[in-house]
Amino acid sequence: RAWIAAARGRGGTVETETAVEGAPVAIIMGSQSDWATMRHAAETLDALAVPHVVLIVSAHRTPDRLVAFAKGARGAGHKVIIAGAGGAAHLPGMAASMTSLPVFGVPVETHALSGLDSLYSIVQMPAGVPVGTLAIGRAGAVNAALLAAAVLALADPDLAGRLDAHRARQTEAVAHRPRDPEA
Ligand code: RP5
Repeated sequence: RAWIAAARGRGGTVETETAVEGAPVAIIMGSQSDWATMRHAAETLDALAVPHVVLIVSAHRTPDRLVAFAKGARGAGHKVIIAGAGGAAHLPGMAASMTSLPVFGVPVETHALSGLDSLYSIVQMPAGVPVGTLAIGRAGAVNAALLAAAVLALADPDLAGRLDAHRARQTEAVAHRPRDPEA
């Protein structure tokens, strides 16, 4: 779909556009530097044919953009938000504070503290404003996309079938015995 390509940008860059109306999943991240991690969420959604938009929304560098995005997310047609951030990673929690859509947080790995800072910043939300927190790094990004798809699949039997097929392919790809590493 052309509009997905437009929203995601090309060559590893992300265009900072307004949210595309109607995309059920919005992937937001605090910085261009998060894209190396968050692109795994986008690729996973691509594989499942789940429409999504990708936006840079920084809680501290573009706070007005965050408010506009989060307060407008439901009206824009989004159903699930995936938010990735590193360091003092308040983006997922701040987004969750301004919308009752489900928010999945992905802690991005950092140089200084290996992503533990990101994890702790995202995971320990006080009771009342939930952020579903995933693993640090690529695994978290992939699983956030799979969880987002699972939420959407509750009301989309075709997507549920694609998710089951994805899981089956994963199972079939596991060898019974380990191979020696390539020389
Ligand atoms: C956070 O600060 C971002 O989510 C990113 O993980 C981190 C570093 O950002 P840059 O300095 O690389 O832009 O806001």
